Amino acid sequence: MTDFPPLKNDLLLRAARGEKTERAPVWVMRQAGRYLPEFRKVREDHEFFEICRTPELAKEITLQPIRRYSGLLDGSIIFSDILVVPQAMGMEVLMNPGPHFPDPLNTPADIEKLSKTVDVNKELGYVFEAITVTRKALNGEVPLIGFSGAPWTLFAYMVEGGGTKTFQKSKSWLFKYPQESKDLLLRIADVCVEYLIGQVKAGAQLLQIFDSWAGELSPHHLEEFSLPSLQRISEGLRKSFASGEIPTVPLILFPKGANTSLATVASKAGYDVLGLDWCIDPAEARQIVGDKVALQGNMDPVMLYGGRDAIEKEVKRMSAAFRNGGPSKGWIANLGHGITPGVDPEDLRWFFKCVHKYSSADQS
Ligand code: 1CP
Repeated sequence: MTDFPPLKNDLLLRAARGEKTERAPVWVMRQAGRYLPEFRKVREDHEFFEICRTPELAKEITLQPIRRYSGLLDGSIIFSDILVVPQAMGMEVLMNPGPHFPDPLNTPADIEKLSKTVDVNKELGYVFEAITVTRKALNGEVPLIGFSGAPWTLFAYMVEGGGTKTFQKSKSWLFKYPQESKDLLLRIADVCVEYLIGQVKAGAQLLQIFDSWAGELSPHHLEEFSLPSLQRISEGLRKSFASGEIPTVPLILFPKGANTSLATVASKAGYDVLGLDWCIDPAEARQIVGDKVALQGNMDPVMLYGGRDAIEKEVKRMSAAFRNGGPSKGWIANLGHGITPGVDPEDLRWFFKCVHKYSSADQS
C-alpha cells in the first residue's frame, strides 16, 4: 500500500469510532458540487462522468471545498457518484442533468444483460487512482471518505431508469419478484464490497454507504429486502479488516428517511455510524440507538437558505440535542441530506463556524 503524509486532524476518525470529541467534526454531503462557482467553472468544460473518470479533475474538485473552507472542514469525500457501480455492472448511465438509464431493468429477464462477472479493478480503477492522488494532495489536512450507494438505492435507479417520486417500478419488482430482487440486491452488494475494499486499499480512511431511498420502504420491507444487503457489505468489509487485507476504517451508513427503523439498523446492520436526516430529533435518535453507534447529521439542508441568524439558532439547538440524548458515543456534524445548488457558499462557511462554536464539549 502507498505511503501517505501523516494525518494532522483525526477528529472525524475519532468521532466515527465512537469517541466523544472536544468539538463535533464537520463535513457536508455533496460538499464538492454545484453550489460552488469553482465547481461550475470546471463543469463548463467537462462532462460529469468525464470528471469522475479523470483522477486529476476528481482530485481538484474534491479539494475545492477543503481549500475554500481551510481550517473549518474536518473531512473530504472523493468526487464521484453512486451510479458508477451500475455502470461497472454493464449498464449505460447518462447525466443530463439528472441520471438517466436508457436501458433499465424492466423485468428479471433483463438481469441477463448485466455483466456476468465484474472486474472491479478494471471498471472502477479510475476511482481508486483518484483516491490515491487525492489522499496525497490532501497532505494529511483531513481524512478522505470513500463511498458507495447502498444496494437498494442502486437497485431503484437500475429498475426505474432514473429519479422517481413514486418508486412504482422498483417497489413492484420487490413485491412481484421477491426472490429475483433479493438475489440482485446481494449481487449488487458483492460488487460494492469489492469496490469499497479497493477504495480502502487506494487510501480511503472512512467509508459511507448512501441509502438515499431507505425511507421509501416500510419497516418490514426494509428488513426483508434492504437489510440483508447492508449486512452483506459490513460483513464483507469486516472480514477483510480481520484478515489484515485492509486497515480497519469506520463504516458510516446513511439510511435516509428510515427513522422508524433506526433501532433495527443500529443493532443489525453492522455499521459504526448512522447518518440521520432532519426528520428526527437527535436526542430521540440517541435514545433509540443507545450507545451502539456514533451519529451523524442532521440539519435540514434548506436551513442554509434561512439566513445567518436562523442557521446559528439551529446549530445551537442541534448541538444541544445531540448532547442531550443520554449516553453519548460520537457525533459528526453534517446536514440531513446533500447541500443543494442554490446555497450561498458563504452561508455554508457560517454553518461551519457555528458548529465549531456550539458543538464544543464545554457548551452546556
Ligand atoms: O451536473 C452535475 O454536476 C451533476 C450534479 C452531481 C454531483 C455534483 C451529481 C449527479 N452527482 C454529484 C456528485 C456526488 N454524488 C457526490 C460527490 C461527493 C460530494 O458529496 O461532494 C456524491 C457523494 C454523490 C452521491 C449520490 N449520487 C447520491 C447519494 C447522496 C444523495 O444525495 O442522496 C445519489 C442519490 C446520487 C444520484 C445522483 N447523481 C447526480 C444527481 C443529481 C443525483 C440525484 C438524482 C435524483 O434525485 O434521483
